[in-house]
Amino acid sequence: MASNTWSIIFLAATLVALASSVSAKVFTVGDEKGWTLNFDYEAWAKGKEFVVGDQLVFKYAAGKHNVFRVNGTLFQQCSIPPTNEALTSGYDVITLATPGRKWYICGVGSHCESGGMKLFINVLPQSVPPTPLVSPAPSPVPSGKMFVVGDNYGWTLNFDYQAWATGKEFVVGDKLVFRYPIGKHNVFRVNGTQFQQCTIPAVNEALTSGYDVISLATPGRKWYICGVVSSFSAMEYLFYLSEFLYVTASLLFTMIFSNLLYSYVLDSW
Ligand SMILES: [Cu+2]
Repeated sequence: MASNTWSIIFLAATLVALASSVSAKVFTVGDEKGWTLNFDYEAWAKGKEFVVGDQLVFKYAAGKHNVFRVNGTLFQQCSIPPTNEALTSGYDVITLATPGRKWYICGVGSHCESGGMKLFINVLPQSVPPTPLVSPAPSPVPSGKMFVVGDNYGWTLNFDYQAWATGKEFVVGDKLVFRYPIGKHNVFRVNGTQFQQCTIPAVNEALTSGYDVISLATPGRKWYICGVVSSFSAMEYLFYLSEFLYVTASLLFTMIFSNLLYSYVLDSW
């Protein structure tokens, strides 16, 4: 009798675990209004439950707004972070990879201060890998140069990104585009140490839209890696911008594969 009860409890627990593992939600910020001026994002977020694995989608006309991940202080001051890039695609998909408090603001003009374009959420923990669910809506961006990382190959396995980056000059205002099949890869901004170790950062979200546009808003060194390990390889990418605003550019890159066999087969698109 007792063992039967425990079996039932175990079964129930398993079912709950299974159910929650497939329920990653996609939140379009502002719902049908999207990411826009004079919308009450505090009210929008109220009562919603954000769990690790869920996704935020910021929808707006490209060029009109952007999205900066900030900390609590910058959020209060509506100031743009010195070490972060804006998302600018107009359809920015952010996978909530870690639990905790997250702040997002628009960095255009006084949209944050006067237009209320600021979003605060608290992400609840869940030990389930994120599942990309949405498709990108790429849009052209007007100013600066646009670098499609890997050119026609995009963001893929077994590509020499170091060679790709060599000789290119990246200037503040330019944009990087990471192109890849959704779900196959992603893009994490990391620091130099994490880059060398191929570790996913604890306080950063993956870009997962398959067409991730990153505005190079600040000079300095930038490192990007793919955080997907299921394709039996790790991609990593190092990007360096010098402290000088105009004379820039040196890009280092490495790619490490633990399994060469799967690479091109898995990645042909
Ligand atoms: Cu804005």
